[in-house]
Amino acid sequence: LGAPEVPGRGSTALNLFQWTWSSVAAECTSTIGPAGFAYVQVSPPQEHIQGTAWWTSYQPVSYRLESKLGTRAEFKNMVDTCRAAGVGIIADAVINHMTGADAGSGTGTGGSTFGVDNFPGIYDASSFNDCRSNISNYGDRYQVQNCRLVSLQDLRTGSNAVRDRIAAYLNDLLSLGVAGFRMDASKHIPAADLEAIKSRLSNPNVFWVHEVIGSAGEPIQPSEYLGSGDSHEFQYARNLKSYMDGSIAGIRGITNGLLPSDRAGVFVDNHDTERDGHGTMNYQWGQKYILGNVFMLAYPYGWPTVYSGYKFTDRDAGVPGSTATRVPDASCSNTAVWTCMHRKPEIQGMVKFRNAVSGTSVTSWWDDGNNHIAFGRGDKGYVVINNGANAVTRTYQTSLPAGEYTDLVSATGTRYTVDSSGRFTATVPQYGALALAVVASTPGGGEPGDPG
Ligand code: ARE
Ligand code: CA
Repeated sequence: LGAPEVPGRGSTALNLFQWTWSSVAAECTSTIGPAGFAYVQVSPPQEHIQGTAWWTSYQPVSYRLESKLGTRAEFKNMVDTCRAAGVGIIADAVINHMTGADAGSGTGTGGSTFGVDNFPGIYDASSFNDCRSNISNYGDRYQVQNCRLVSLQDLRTGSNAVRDRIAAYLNDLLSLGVAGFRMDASKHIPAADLEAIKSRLSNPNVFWVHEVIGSAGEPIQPSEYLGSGDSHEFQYARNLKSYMDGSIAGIRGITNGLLPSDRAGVFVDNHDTERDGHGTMNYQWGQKYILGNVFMLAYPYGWPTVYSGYKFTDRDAGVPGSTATRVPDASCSNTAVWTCMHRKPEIQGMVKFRNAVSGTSVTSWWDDGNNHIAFGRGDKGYVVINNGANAVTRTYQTSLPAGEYTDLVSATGTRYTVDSSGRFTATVPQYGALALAVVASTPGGGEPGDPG
């Protein structure tokens, strides 16, 4: 599913939004590797405009790896440190555009100068598409792919020179050992251009997941991009929110009409959706948000990414304490700032669950017609989700072998005995969950991003 499975570790990813390279490296060793994640997606690593807003990351100035999140040496150290912990790095590749024309000219985070149509040594006026207005109508394919997304200068990805330059950037990241790419704003690049760029890579089979926001009524949809990678399936996150907000009894319908499971990247939210509008849940939903993650990790659809960012009150504001050229290191002891969702026992337990039940399908589904559901994953696992405001007690029928199991969700490691008919009795708290699995003792080795 999605990114290649790492033997014994599955393929679950963690999106560490706006974490510096040094803080990602430390977290890989202390937490992410031991927790059983296979990949970390990091924010864009290329040089970008200066400024304290988080979105400066999405305005490339050059392809030097000198950003607010760290230097080239720090990036390389992160890739190596994470690999040693069994975790592959997925880089966020911003290749549709350079800086906003509305930002004028200036100096980037690595000291390179830039201006409109002017990126010395990299791009000039001939490198940009002829349309110089902003996209106003997502119903118009030409506009969406050739005009400016929120003023961002749109690269002429149909030209060989631009394709070569972008491929050189991605090849540089591959040479440092990254395991894959999240392709930013793919909807704004013709699918054929992306295929042409990918064919130029030192590893043309490297994992790509496209950001193509599927929206009803638009001419460009995620399915168009599957020739060069998987795609994030935004409708999954929107559907998940609707179920969690109402009743989850019918949540198996979440995948109706979506991309095939083995081509879909799924998440509860990402850095855009957590801020923009009401399409998905976000950390402010508290326990329900965690339960949404529990469902995503328990249910066999798509390639899941757990999202972990920082607490915000303002849509644009970067990490508190940011300067124009540097973001402070993330720290999970600083709970006023960082959500550290990936450190929640429920989420770490469910990553272990997903790794343990890999390859099984849903068995013994049960629901109460409202907000209490339970299902098995063959003879490997069983999960209960209580999305209701009261505790529930029940005797559950599993397909698990008889024995003693530790609940992977509870922080205290409550134990349950499954009897010879596969039954156990439990009480699950309000907005709580329980997960039993036949867990292998230690995650296996294997380096993500290794070919084959
Ligand atoms: C900032 C300022 C702008 C300014 C611009 C240039 O906010 O006012 O004009 O800079 O100076 C992020 C931020 C933007 C930011 C940009 C550049 O979100 O606010 O602009 O960085 O710094 C569409 C795209 C989709 C895109 C979303 C946000 O299709 O690709 O918009 N998502 C990615 C990233 C973003 C990032 C960019 C792309 C740009 O994840 O974080 O922007 O690199 C419907 C459509 C969708 C559309 C959506 C929102 O749902 O179907 O396609 O998504 O509406 O418009
Ligand atoms: Ca474009």
